[in-house]
Amino acid sequence: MAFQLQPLPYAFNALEPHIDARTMEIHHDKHHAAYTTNLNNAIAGTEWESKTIEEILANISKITPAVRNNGGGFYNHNLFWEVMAPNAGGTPSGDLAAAIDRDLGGFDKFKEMFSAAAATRFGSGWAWLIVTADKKLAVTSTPNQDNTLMDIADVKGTPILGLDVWEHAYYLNYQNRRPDYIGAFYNVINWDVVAAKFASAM
Ligand code: MN3
Repeated sequence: MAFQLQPLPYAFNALEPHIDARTMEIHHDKHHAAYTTNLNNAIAGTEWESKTIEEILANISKITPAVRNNGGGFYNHNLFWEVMAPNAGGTPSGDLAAAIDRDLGGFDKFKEMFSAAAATRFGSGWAWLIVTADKKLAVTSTPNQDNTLMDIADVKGTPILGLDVWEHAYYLNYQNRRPDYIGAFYNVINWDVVAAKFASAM
């Protein structure tokens, strides 16, 4: 069963003015679509064809660079669309908020760490909020389409929030102003979805 590109769960313009419609359309319909097609092509006829994406990522050191790049791209963008929503933003509540206080020193400190992870990732990559193996929250970043489920990751864990800092994610609207894009992202984070991912990772 080949991996499928799921439709975007909201309209291309739903995240405006924070993320523009044209960027969302190209990002989903061209970039994410290409990662999906290229992942399917790269695993066709191999033992990995019958595995879940999580199983593939956990064994990525044994597989080809094409699967690392496109499998990461497939997974990362699925998460990215899911953790955003129109009329979202604000702050987390409940157990997730308590864990942010306990493990990261509070929401303001989280924002500072996450923004720094996103801003200082040189070139292309992702910033992450993850749940580590010892059930703690951590903020980290990865290059290219790597993620923290990969066995080659420096810091491993289950991603519950991710921010794409490739130029294709923001350049049409923000050009070289990556920090402005990072700041705008907080207006579209769907904390209910992030909290559900946190609960299942715990
Ligand atoms: Mn992208």
